[in-house]
Amino acid sequence: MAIRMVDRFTGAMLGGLIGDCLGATFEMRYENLVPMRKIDKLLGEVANMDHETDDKYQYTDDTAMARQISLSFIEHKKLDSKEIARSFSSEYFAEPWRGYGGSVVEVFDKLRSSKCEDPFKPASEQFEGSGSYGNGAGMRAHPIALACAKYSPDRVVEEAKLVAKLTHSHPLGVHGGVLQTMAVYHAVQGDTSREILEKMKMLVDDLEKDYKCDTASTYKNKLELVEQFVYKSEDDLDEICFELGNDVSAVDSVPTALFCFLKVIHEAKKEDPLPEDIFERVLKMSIRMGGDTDTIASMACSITGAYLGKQAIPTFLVQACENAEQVEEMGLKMFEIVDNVAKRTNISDPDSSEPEAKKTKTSDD
Ligand code: R7I
Ligand code: MG
Ligand code: MG
Repeated sequence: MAIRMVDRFTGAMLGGLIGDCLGATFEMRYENLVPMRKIDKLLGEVANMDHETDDKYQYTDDTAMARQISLSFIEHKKLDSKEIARSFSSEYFAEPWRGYGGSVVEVFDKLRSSKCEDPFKPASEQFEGSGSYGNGAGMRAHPIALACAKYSPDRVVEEAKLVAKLTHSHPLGVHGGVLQTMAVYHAVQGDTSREILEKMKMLVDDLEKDYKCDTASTYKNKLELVEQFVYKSEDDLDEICFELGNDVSAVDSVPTALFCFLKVIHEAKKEDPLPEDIFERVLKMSIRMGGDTDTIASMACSITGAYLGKQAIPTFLVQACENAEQVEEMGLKMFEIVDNVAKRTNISDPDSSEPEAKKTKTSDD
């Protein structure tokens, strides 16, 4: 059955939210794998929630910032760097307790005091001028993919770089944001999981062509591992987690999230008929990776939501999360804007010579 693009939009938004809210339960509590029984217990509690009386699972900075990108786009009908910087900063000062990264708060402070005059300057001054390599640009990237769903891939990469550089100027930080944006973007277009991996590999070759680094910490190395590990047994998850990483640095978490998505799809395709709990499996595997669980789960689940569409996300997971209705609504509004612009301009912008999203693909490769 064809998956509608609008459902991919809402699926990506809800996926990001659910991964964040439920993954946050374990954030930084396990250096290595989270025991499966703990995850099953969490999901059991989620399934048995009393929606009248129980508190919902709260979202963290990941969703707080993703929401601001989305809201800014809905208001201004474009991704405007200054406006987004302003939104990030005021969101932080309104709710500073959402679990933000240790250093990025200095950026918000400087953005506020400078009135965002140069919205990129504070980020460029982080870590004595080398910029943050944290995963903060990746964790909030999915709305960029939605806002740019009708643009050409090259243009989306440029837009993603700009949004990343508002807080992260280290190449690994920026490229993490670009990678996550493009994974969601290609999923929204209806690409198969294999096509997504191939496109990600080509993308990192290009992104890192001028990036020199003495260690194995490059996206190119990580994606080579991802490709190998997709075919490895899940019994080796310990080793996979160690090799790919699960911490707050972008290069140790963005490829890990992509792996979780790809691995679950790869295994699911062996089953006939295709299992119905793919989204839940991705959620579980991405939490299982431990370390920065809210962020890894949020990124993996937003790709999965875009890939499978909203219908594939179980209602009990949606209902458990703070602000789910509003987040879904944002996906709808973003779709309306993007779709209206595309209809009005008839995609006449030569830069956005985008192939129509594939209409016939399902989650099956
Ligand atoms: O990247 P960022 O927004 O943090 C996102 C993470 C996610 O897990 C969220 O869920 C939340 O928990 O935080 O925030 P930054 O402060 O830019 O980066 C996060 C951390 O990465 C910093 O506090 C540093 O510990 C580390 N880090 C660096 N350390 C040394 N040198 C990032 N860049 C550097 C660096 O260049
Ligand atoms: Mg967080
Ligand atoms: Mg996190």
